[in-house]
Parts: sequence; C-alpha cells; structure tokens
Amino acid sequence: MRGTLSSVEGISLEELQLAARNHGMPLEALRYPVTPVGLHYLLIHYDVPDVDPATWILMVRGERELSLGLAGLKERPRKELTVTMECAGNGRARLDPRPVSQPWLLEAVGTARWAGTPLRPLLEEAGVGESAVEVLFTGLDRGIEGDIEQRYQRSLTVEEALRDDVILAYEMNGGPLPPQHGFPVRLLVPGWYGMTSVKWLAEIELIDEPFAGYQQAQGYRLRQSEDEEGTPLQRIVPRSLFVPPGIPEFFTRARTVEPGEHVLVGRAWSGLAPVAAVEVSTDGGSTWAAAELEPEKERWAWRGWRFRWKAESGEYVLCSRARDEDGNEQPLDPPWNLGGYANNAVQRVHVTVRG
Ligand SMILES: Nc1nc2c(c(=O)[nH]1)N[C@H]1C(S)=C(S)[C@@H](COP(=O)(O)O)O[C@H]1N2
Ligand SMILES: [Mo]
Repeated sequence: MRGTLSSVEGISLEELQLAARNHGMPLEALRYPVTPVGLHYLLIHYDVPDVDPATWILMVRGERELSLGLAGLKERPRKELTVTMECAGNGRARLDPRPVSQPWLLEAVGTARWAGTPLRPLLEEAGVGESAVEVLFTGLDRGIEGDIEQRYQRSLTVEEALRDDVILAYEMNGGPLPPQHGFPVRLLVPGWYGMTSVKWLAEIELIDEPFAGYQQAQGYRLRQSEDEEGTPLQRIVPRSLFVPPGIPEFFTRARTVEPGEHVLVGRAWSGLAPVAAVEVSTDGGSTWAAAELEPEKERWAWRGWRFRWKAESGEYVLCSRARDEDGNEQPLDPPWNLGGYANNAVQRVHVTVRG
C-alpha cells in the first residue's frame, strides 16, 4: 500500500486513548484564517474540570493579594489578538525511535481570535516585588504524572509575563471559552508553545525562586536522556503546512489531483521571528522555488502562502519549508529528543497526478 506512515509502528492503546481525547486540527481547516472552535486542536493532560462561573475566582498573589471574579475581569481593559497556538509535541510520532506520549503527526495547531484582559496591569496592581523572579500559573485541573500528583502548573519569567501581548483570555472566536479550551479563563502567551498557556486558571503567584515543578523541570525540555537537565521549550520554531490538495484516499490519506494548473496553498508561522519566506518543492525536497506570501496581518497569526503548480501526470512528493527573519528554517530531517518536542521537519505530501 502506498502509505506514508508505514514506518510508525506499534502505537499502543494508551497512546490511542490520548490521541482520541486530544484531537488535532484536520489539515483542510488550514483554509480558514481563524480556526472554527471545534476544529482547533486540543491538549488536556488530565480531565476537563467542571467550573461554576458564579463561584469561580482568580487569586493573584504579589506583594498584595487580589481576588477577581469573572465579571470583575471582564470590566478590566479588553484586548483582542489572533494567535496561532501549537503543541510542543507536534510532529512527535514522526521521530524514530518514537517517543511514547500523545502521538501527534502534524495537526496539533490552530488559530483563534482570543479576547481577554492584559496580564501586566494585574501583576502591577498585585505588586511585583524586588525579589520576584517568576510568575507561576496554576490551573484547576489535577492529575498524576511521572508518579507526582499535581495541579497543572507552569511559570514564566517576570520579564516574559510583563510582555504587552500576554493576556488572560475569557473569549475564543467571539464566544466564551469552551470547557475544553480553559473555561472560564486561560493564560495566553503568544509565540510560545501551547503548554505555557495555562487553562482553567485558578492562581497567579509571583515567586522568588524559579519554579521547579513537573511541567517545568521534567516535562517540556529538550534533552537526549533522562539524566540530562536539558533546555526548556519556549517559543515555536518555524513550520509551514499545505492545505491538502485534491482528494484523499480513505485509509492512507494519500492525495490524488487532476493534471493541469493548480494553486497550492498553505500557512506558515514562527514564534521566534516573523516568517520571511516559504519555499515549495514538488520533488521531495531536491529543488525548491519561492511561494508567494500573503501580507502579515497580525504578528502572532499564521500567514497564508500560495504556489502555482503545473501538474503533469505522475507521482510527486510535495514539500514546503518556512524560514523566519532570524534565519531559522525547517530541517528536512528532524533532530531527535527524548520527549519528542519541536519536530518541525518539512511536511511531505504524497500526490498522484492522474493520467
Ligand atoms: N491547565 C492546563 N493548561 C494547559 C494544559 C493542561 O493540560 N492543563 N495543556 C497545555 C498544552 S500542552 C497545550 S498544547 C495547550 C493546548 O491548548 P488547547 O487545548 O486550547 O488547544 O494548553 C496548555 N494548557
Ligand atoms: Mo502541548
């Protein structure tokens, strides 16, 4: 069978269980500049907590202690941002040997129109003391991971947390956050991998020592072995993806297109620096030509691109690769790491052009 996934063997029932809960964005949804809510990818470590908005409060602990209800947060200054979010594990299942966890291929991405209130003034009201080094965000969800019972927690340096674009979001695509995306309020850190944007927020605390909890010190680090400290995942490395051309074969999802003129389209993003260029290859990455980039509308939203292709009958492997203004470019072969993070190898789309 002309599949493209045949090298990925032995997906366990536990991995399937994770994959069925944490669905990806169907790649054809790359057509929409803003992903419809139900098509945005999902990643939930534990259970979706059941939150009563009438009694929910957010505690903010700095030099002073603030407590805010949902209505109080909504009375504060409002900011809207279109942001592309990607899971740090996107591409994990393509690594060899395959790190065993949520087995993402390419679809752990989505773009939403988020609305909320900027974090900075809240932190300033709570008082950022001289000794504060990080801000710790705690979710309401609780579980066991690496034998450690925990609430989902992540921190940011004070400097990152004070960035203008960091918001506490209470709306997604014009409606309240749905339960699975963090109702009633989540953190949103544009440009960073998704794990940073803590959902179902309960507490925000200024702390005097770097946070060393599970999701910071064990999870989400680039390393080759367990005994290595590694480096923390932070910003999203560049990636571009195709809106899959033509029609799919049901099981392999290999594509069939008619011969003739086609406009191949896709989207590209990078959290490190704005996208500078996207190139397309129709021969599996041997030769490349520039795609046309749509203008950037918002810094943190993916950017559309298009490429004219005169398709003659035969077998093709389409590839696209993005480069950002800092010169970061997608590799052809992914560098391996223990957790299976940040695999931004170029996508390969197998296409048959009919005779
Ligand atoms: N409280 C909490 N926040 C969380 C998570 C979680 O499990 N619990 N998952 C994180 C991860 S790993 C990702 S990729 C994003 C996914 O956000 P989404 O499900 O809204 O797409 O949420 C992050 N925030
Ligand atoms: Mo993630």
